[in-house]
Amino acid sequence: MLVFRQLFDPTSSTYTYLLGDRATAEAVLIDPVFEQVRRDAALITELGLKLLWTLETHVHADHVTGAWLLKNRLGSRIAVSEAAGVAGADWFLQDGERVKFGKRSLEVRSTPGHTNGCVTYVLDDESMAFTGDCVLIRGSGRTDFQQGDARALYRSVRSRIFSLPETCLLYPAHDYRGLTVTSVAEEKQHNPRLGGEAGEADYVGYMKNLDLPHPKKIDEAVPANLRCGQPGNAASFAADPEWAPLRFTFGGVWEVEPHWLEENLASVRVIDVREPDEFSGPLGHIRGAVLVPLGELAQRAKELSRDKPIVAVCRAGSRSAHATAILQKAGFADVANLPGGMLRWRGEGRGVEGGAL
Ligand SMILES: N[C@@H](CCC(=O)N[C@@H](CS)C(=O)NCC(=O)O)C(=O)O
Ligand SMILES: [Fe+2]
Repeated sequence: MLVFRQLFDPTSSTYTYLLGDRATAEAVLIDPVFEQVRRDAALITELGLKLLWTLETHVHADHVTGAWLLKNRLGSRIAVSEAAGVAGADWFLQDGERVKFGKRSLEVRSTPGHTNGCVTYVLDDESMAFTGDCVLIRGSGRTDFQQGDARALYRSVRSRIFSLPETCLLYPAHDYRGLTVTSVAEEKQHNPRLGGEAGEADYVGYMKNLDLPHPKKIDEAVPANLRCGQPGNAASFAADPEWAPLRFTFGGVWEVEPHWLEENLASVRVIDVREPDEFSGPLGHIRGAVLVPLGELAQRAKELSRDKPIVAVCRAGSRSAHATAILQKAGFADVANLPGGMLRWRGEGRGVEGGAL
């Protein structure tokens, strides 16, 4: 079974695609975004996948790739087309090569035009293709910088993408209107630049007159992407919190393990966000926990001292997850949730004050 996820970076309107083979748990990630690496790594872990490769469709001009950071975090390797001219990749892909993940694979098709190193990745059964900034939904990538060449892009689309089965779904690297997917048949018929009877000269004329402003981050993004996203200085990304061995979830919450909390109670403040009758009820509460019901937390956040990191606790771990968001909004930097809450805490036989045996 194929695992497939389309992920979005709202700042650059970039799509990142996760493809995995359920049977072997091997996965690849196409076009990761630097600022979304924590999210993507959390999803890969939660789905029980092993990331073998990050794949680039091209050297992006509008955002920095997450390839280097993912290699550091998850041990994935970096694949990018040879023609992209980057340094530091583990595999310099050639046209026609296949990137395998479990029993599945992607074929590399060189589709220059937006840049001369652009590639499209085609799934083994030709049911899906990842077109980067070659074909966009009812559009195409621009051809006015980074070796852009409208004639080359037209030929790439006509010979290498529109030649795929009509039912093949096309997934672009960007969409600026929130559209998510298209197909070969649709674009052949309805793409206003490249479809229907539009010839090469028509396309060239169209692209000459696009008149788009340069991407805002181009001066930072291109040099960084030519190094596979390795930051120029170490301070350019938010480091993970170090006060505890925390886990970041795809839901966006930092979590602390119960066993760590039990051994380190003195170094944190435990805020219990249940109702008073639950706090004094049969599940008991963690020694030293301060009761602040969730409904009062936003208002009472200023009462809480900031001298230690905060761990939020509730019955099952869901209200307290929301509590971490409320506390972060109130300016607390070091906050984590206790997953599973008091139910798991008691289930693991950990110590409480009060409560029934
Ligand atoms: N406003 C965006 C511009 C993004 C942009 O130029 N995107 C390129 C892809 S890297 C493109 O081909 N855009 C096509 C279009 O906007 O129609 C930014 O500043 O990042
Ligand atoms: Fe691009």
